[in-house]
Amino acid sequence: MIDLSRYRKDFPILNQTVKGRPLIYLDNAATAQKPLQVIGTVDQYYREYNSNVHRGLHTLSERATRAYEKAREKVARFIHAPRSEEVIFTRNTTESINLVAYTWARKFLKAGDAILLTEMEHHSNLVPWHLLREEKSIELRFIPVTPRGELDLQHLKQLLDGVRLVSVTHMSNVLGTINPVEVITEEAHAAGAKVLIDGAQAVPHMPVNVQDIDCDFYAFSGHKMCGPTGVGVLWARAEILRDMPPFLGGGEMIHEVHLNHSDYADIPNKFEAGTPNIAQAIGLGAAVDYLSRVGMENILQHEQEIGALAIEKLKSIKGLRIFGESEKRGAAISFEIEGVHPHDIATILDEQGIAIRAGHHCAQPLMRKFNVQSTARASFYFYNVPEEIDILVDALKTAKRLFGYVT
Ligand code: 7TS
Repeated sequence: MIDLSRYRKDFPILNQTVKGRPLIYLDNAATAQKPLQVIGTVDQYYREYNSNVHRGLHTLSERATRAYEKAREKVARFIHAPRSEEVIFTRNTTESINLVAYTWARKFLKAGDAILLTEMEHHSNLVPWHLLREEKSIELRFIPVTPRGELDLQHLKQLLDGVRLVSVTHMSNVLGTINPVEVITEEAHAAGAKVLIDGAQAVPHMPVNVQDIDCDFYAFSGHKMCGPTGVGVLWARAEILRDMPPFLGGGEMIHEVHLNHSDYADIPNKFEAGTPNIAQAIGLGAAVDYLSRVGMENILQHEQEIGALAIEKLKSIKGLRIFGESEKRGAAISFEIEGVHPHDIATILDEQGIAIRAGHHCAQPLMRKFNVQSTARASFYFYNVPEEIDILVDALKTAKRLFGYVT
């Protein structure tokens, strides 16, 4: 297995005990830990050059503006965006998807148009479209999920008939499945639809190239990729962004304002009203530098190896069922243990210093599809090591014993 354990020393939070045991952090799909390089960059901003961007003519403001715009360039390069002005800083993936729903979709969709989603979407790629449907009589359709946890693309062509937008997750936060977004995009474009990819679980874990995918919109969150909370990204093609009305109105996003009307700044400012998340965006730039040094290919390889090992070892526990058996998958692993409630699993693991998530993972329709209310989920990142899997498996065996399920 590729050894990335040398990077653990960059994450001070990992070097602690919880309930008297060394912390084992396996909740990376919820949020990732931050390396010193990111913490230091945010700290330095507040210590040395905290000031507002794009408006001051003084030295600190110029330095903050340069750093903020540099972060945009770094993010653009990281996802192979052709132009940095196509990168819009938002708060998170949720806001990025809502931005498309509130602006592009409200302007360009009309009654009778359809949006194609999938049964494995996070609520943040479902609820914005429900809200839109309350205003416009659009139709929502769903690509089904197979029992193996993959998208059933057999009837994609028929499903695409009359569809104006396809919005699909790149990687499932529950099943770990990596979806064939290039194939879906090609079919969607052939049918005349635009494509939005929810990359919240993909950008942190694998190389992503928006030009190769050829999608129209791509959304992700900084906090899941070693960056600070409070910053996310919407990438979209420049010509599409220029055609979209603004999302929020206020300072920074205007060209000229009169008492009764205003016209808007060019992209990206048009979509960044008010004082932006300056420290967070600069921190995300540092996270991108850090991940690039580790190497996204290395991260992908490590997670496929550690994910496969974890699945193999988890399967040795009798009564444990894993949700999602796709061969193309990342290292977010959902499971249940017969006779033990997922919340009890998480609580018992916490007693042993192991952090996992239990719940519906903001994917209730997917839970219903698999006939469960909730699952337990262990999700790995490049700083996790194989020894942590053995401790996890032992702790799960303890949970089974405590709850009286004897094999
Ligand atoms: N899309 C996917 C696929 C996600 O996994 C998440 C967060 C989001 C969107 C929303 O991201 P946010 O940064 O806007 O909140 N997923 C999870 C999770 O699996 N556990 O906690 C958050």
